[in-house]
Amino acid sequence: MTLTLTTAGESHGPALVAIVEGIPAGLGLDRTAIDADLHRRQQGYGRSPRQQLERDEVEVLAGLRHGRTLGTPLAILVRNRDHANWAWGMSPWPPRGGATGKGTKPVTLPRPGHADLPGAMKYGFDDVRDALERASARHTAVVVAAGAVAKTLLAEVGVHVEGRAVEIGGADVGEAGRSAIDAAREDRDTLGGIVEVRAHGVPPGLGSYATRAERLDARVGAALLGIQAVKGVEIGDGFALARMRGSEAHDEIVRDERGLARRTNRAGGIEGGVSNGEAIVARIGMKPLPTLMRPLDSVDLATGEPAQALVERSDVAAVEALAVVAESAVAFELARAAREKFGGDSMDDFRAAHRLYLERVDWVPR
Ligand code: EPS
Repeated sequence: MTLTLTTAGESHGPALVAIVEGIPAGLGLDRTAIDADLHRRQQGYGRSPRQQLERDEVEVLAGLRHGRTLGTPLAILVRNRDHANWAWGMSPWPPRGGATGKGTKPVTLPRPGHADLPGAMKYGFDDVRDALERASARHTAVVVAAGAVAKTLLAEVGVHVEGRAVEIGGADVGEAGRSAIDAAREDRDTLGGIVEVRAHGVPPGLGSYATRAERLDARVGAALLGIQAVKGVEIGDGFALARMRGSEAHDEIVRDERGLARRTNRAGGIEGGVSNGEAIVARIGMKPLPTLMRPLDSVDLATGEPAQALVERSDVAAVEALAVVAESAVAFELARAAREKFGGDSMDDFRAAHRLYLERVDWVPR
């Protein structure tokens, strides 16, 4: 049994949707917990005025009855409130009446750093909006809703995932990060940053060294690189390991009263593509957001002439939002690996397989 996530939705379309398949029957979901994560994703210093328009809330259309999963596909929806301003421009069907609201004129000024130009070239679009709407990080709202479901599943087997912003624009989060954002906003510029995700309670044995598709580090890496604006990933000490000797780099094995453990965790909880019982640690680098209020050079695709890129309402930074999205993406991937390992149709089956496995391995979560 595995877990899959399929999403659809454009940034200013009517809604974002997700279908999660593979959740066992009998998992209790808490709407307020899912909404709390959606709210966390909307927070953070430097976010755009769009966040005052959106009040993200989860709606469940299928797969849940009286707050418990049915073991059938779970259909989740998060509406885009801003769609009211784009009803003509983003109408799924040919719009009726005269053009009103936003998105009525074709976008022909691609932004360096966004999917605008490669997307328009790939699909043969004359209006870059046909590419940018889906490429937008607005999509991450529904990833967070699905991640909240995955976190609920993981909590049943004692796994907890947490993402946090570490750096914004090269400054530490907190006062320095906020000043960096203020300075960038003043210069009509944008910032990126670094986020760390940690997962505790992950038992040894998730993922496998057997194939690339099963390697847990490759899977966590792909889940993180699949988030908009993420350009780099490291697991554990990552690139720093490349500058160490083997004697300094590896995590020595010890046995204490709680079972087998490690003196250090430079591997970030994964060896040979398999979780080793230590905390899973991943760090990601986010590029500065590509929509600049002081636009970069571009070319007008309608005329072929040099021009300035599209200027749209933008966040100055979204690193704190990324921390929530990255937490969700890692949680989903770990939940998928846990479903593969422990299987079961009902939550009782899933929990029982986990309990039995822990009796076999010489490991206690710490
Ligand atoms: C985004 C552009 C901005 C961001 C958006 C991601 O949207 P808009 O063009 O409507 O101002 O605000 O992020 C969100 C709406 C969100 O909820 O995170 C982009 O191009 O990626």
